[in-house]
Amino acid sequence: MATDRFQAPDYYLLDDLLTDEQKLVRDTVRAWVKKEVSPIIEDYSQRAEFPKQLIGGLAEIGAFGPYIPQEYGGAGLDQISYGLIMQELERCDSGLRSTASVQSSLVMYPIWKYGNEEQKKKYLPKLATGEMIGCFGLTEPDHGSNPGGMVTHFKDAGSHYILNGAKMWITNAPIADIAVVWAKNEQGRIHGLIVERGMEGFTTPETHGKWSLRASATGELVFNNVKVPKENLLPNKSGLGAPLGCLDSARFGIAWGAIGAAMDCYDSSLRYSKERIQFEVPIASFQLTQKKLAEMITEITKAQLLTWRLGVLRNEGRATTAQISMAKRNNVHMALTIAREARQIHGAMGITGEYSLMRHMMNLESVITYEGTHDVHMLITGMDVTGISAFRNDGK
Ligand code: TGC
Ligand code: FAD
Repeated sequence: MATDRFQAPDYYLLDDLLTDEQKLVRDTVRAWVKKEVSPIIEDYSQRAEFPKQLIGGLAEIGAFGPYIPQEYGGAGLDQISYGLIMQELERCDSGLRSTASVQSSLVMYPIWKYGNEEQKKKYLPKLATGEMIGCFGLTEPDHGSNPGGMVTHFKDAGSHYILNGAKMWITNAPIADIAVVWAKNEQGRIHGLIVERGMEGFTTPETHGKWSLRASATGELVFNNVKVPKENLLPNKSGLGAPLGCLDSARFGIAWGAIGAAMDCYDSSLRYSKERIQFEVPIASFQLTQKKLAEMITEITKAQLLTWRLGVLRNEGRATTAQISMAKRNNVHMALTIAREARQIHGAMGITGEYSLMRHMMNLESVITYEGTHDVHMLITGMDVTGISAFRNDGK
């Protein structure tokens, strides 16, 4: 990747809405990304390798558990700060944001919200420093959008549980020390279990051949009669609502993250179109280029406003699942559309790794699918406004 010349667009002076602490958090992450990540990310993505050496830095900038209380090793920040961290990470690469999202919202969050005091003290501080990496196992080969149908299950074997089944498409699986796994008990009730690497019968084969999120490690979780100690069950919430509650937090972070990717594509397009000369003039002087740029900054500004307001609601504990869905769906689609337009503005150069556009575009193809597909979020909004679920054809 060429030198990182990123300058963040702020068309509606939204910085005025941020506190000094929020701006400091954002600027710290932005500076770290420019110095430590931008110079290497393209290479790691091309090689389809997760840059493990960044884990310490991610922990230092507070990307692991930003809103987890300090007594458990988190940064104790508010939700807008969390969002801004995700924005700055995804500005560079969605895979980098994925690593931080999963660690924070899908591993630390359930342990903090549904775990007991011993579990919180045992795992959260190590997850915050990056000494431990976690992953979240909900999706299965035959149950993606419909996680409630999961077949992974555990039995009470007296002193421990016996876990069997498999999870698929799991971010961080190949590098994780622990997995928060969602499985059904003998009564069919969903519970969260903390499964540790090294437990007999637990393996995490890596998924190869991805065209998307190449700098993020993805894999399976396979459980073959794994003995899980009873103290590893998260005791304070069960049912599908438990993993879905974690998704609220992760989807909120993604809504912010997608703005970062869009800002990067816009910023690159604006600069390139002023520098690139065709027909003796900068391509920025053509109306068709200006239309693309004008639409990009309009959509980014709308997404920034939507997401800032969502952050305020979340800080007040008032953001609903459906409001979060709307922002995730809108912002990821917006970012993907902008990445495609930005690629066009860069002509042939847009397909090279010298610019981040193709990498963003391909990454966003995963982001628009994971944490609930684009259409699933549409149906969540539809259900919210009508009161009728359209997820099943049987009307249940
Ligand atoms: P439904 O009947 O609607 O709900 C079941 C129970 O859950 C409750 N509930 C929630 N509770 C807390 N928070 C939420 N957000 C909740 N949403 C629903 C609900 O009240 C009910 O409770 P109860 O007590 O009545 O049982 O469930 P459904 O089976 O009809 O499914 C609804 C649907 C389709 C929206 C849901 O299953 C869904 O969201 N599907 C999408 C699956 C998904 O997003 N998977 C993501 C996997 S993780 C991932 O992708 C990580 S990528 C990370 C990265 O790399 O960044
Ligand atoms: P399906 O559910 O099979 O959907 C296929 C198509 O059918 C989609 O277009 C969908 O919108 C549509 N569809 C499904 N149901 C309906 C309906 N009722 N009405 C209308 N259309 C419908 N999961 C985890 O648990 N943990 C992770 O860490 C994780 N990381 C991931 C990382 C990557 C790179 C990827 C790509 C995925 C990851 N996932 C993870 C899985 C992800 O959450 C699922 O891929 C996603 O929920 C969709 O499930 P699916 O791929 O099985 O698609």
